[in-house]
Amino acid sequence: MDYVTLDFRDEVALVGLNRPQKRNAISDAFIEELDRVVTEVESRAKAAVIHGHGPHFCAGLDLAEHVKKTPFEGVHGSRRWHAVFGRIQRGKLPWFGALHGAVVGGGLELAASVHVRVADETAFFALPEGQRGIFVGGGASARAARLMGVSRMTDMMMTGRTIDAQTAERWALVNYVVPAGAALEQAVALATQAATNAELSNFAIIHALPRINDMGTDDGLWVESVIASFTATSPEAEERLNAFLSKRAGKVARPGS
Ligand code: 1HE
Repeated sequence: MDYVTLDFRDEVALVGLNRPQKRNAISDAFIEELDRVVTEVESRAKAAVIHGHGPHFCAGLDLAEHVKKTPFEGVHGSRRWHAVFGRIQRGKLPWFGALHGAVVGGGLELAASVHVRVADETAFFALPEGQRGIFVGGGASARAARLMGVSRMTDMMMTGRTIDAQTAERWALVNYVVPAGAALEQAVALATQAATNAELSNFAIIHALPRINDMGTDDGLWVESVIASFTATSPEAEERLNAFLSKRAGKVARPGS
């Protein structure tokens, strides 16, 4: 059963959540397939986009499967989600999310694991775990809370608040809002751009930025200086710096140009 589709646009992998009849609800088999796809993406692509087939990005945890689980099976399942989403967030390459329709519960947790999120105007966001009698288990308390803040996440979980794409952008849950149906193309364009960066720079952005954000200022500045020197002395950096100095590389463009 193909719960996850995998296509390529040049060096960009397109990873599609593919259980539309169940609104891309994520079961145990689904998460294991996503894990295998992440491995393949890392060996074949320089950037990736994750998107949903059907009317919604993802309705979160498969509740029909979850309701039959013991507490131990539940905690093990949560740990698998953490492991697989962790491979996306802190893996080898940049991931972009193309979001539409429901981005709910575990769907929002998956979206929070990628590096840049593009939502179209149909996207809506919710954490209905409180209403379902459960708690987030796919990383939202660590990832989504860091994006929007604990107070807003508390409101969403406690009151069942649903927010639209514009509000999600204001809350830093998403980076871009585009017209209905345009999220995938925009995310692919951004991923294509990111794929042209030095791999070492992307790797440092993915791994160093969130860790430094979790540190105190003094420790963070020390780590930054070490990584700055490590990346700047690479042969690729030398080539790219010389390309600019000899006018072979593009200038920084003004917004909108
Ligand atoms: C599901 C699921 C699901 C849909 N697990 N089967 N997530 C939620 O609490 C969200 C629950 N879902 C919804 O609120 C709605 O389905 C949607 C707003 C996402 C979409 O509505 P709609 O009208 O397009 O679809 P639908 O008619 O509600 O659902 C179509 C089918 O998908 C239906 O099954 P059918 O056999 O009756 O056709 C639904 O039962 C099924 N379906 N969502 C299982 N989530 C690691 S911890 C993470 C914790 C969480 O994610 S909690 C939040 C769970």
